[in-house]
Amino acid sequence: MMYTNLLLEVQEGIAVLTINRPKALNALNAQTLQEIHQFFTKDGLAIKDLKGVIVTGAGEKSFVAGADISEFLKLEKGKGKAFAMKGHDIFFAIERFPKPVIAAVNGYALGGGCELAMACHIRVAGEKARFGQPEVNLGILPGYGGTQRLIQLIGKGKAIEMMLTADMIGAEEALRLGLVTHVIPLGQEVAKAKEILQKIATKGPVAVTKVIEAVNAYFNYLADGYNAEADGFSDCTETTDFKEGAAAFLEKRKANFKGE
Ligand code: DAK
Repeated sequence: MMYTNLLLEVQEGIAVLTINRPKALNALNAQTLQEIHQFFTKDGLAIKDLKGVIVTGAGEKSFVAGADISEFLKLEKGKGKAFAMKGHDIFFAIERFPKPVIAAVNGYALGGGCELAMACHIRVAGEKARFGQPEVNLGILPGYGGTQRLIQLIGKGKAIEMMLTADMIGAEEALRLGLVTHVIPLGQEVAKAKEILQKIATKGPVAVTKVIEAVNAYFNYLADGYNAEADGFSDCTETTDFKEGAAAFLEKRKANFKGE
């Protein structure tokens, strides 16, 4: 796990992944994207007893200020579609990660930064966080799934306005719209995300993964979300955790889940 642009800290089963390019407001260059992909497809999956992942940005000013604009001009003609599909794969890996992933948004979450936060399962924001999809300012559109996920999270009306006007919104409005679920004092974002992950860690691990899968299936028009939910339920009923959970409730005690 050698990274140039990410910091990884694992404590008590919680991985904190910090995008670490503060001089460029943590903009996502190719190297950073490759490292994020490596974490969510390989390194993160290998962490023993992982409860979940928190994604945040280095410094106080920015979560991620977007894709790295300085690399845009390097994109060769005719390679746009392949580039876009590769980007989708990276963000799908986050969305499909089997453990909960929380974005702790500490500042600007613009363009690819807002898309990164949206690919996470849950978003908490510091009170100075700012969200926006300003790609049209550059003559492009959000390319890491933002056109889809923003609609999923806040509805078509406001999503299309944000994407067409490039207007930014603050943390309180993001909360009102459902883009984030908590607004917390600056500097407390990671602590809040940890608190949420600790709570989720007391639940049945198989069930937690199956919820993520079923929720993702709802938005995959090639799959049948209800079917995925039924399959997930069936898989959970095969676990000993399922029996333990029911028994603990009836015995008025805390469940002792083993992830089996
Ligand atoms: N890329 C590269 N460098 C960036 C950057 C970015 N997105 N954002 C900021 N920086 C750099 C600045 O250039 C500056 O560098 P130096 O001049 O110091 O070398 C440094 O970070 C500090 O920024 P500022 O001096 O501008 O700081 P301010 O406080 O004045 O302004 C700001 C903060 C966040 C309002 C401003 O930096 C800004 O507007 N940044 C750009 C925001 C933006 O437009 N983001 C969207 C980028 S487009 C796709 C996938 C994804 C995408 C598209 C396609 N495919 C897979 C097909 C997504 C595109 C985007 O995200």
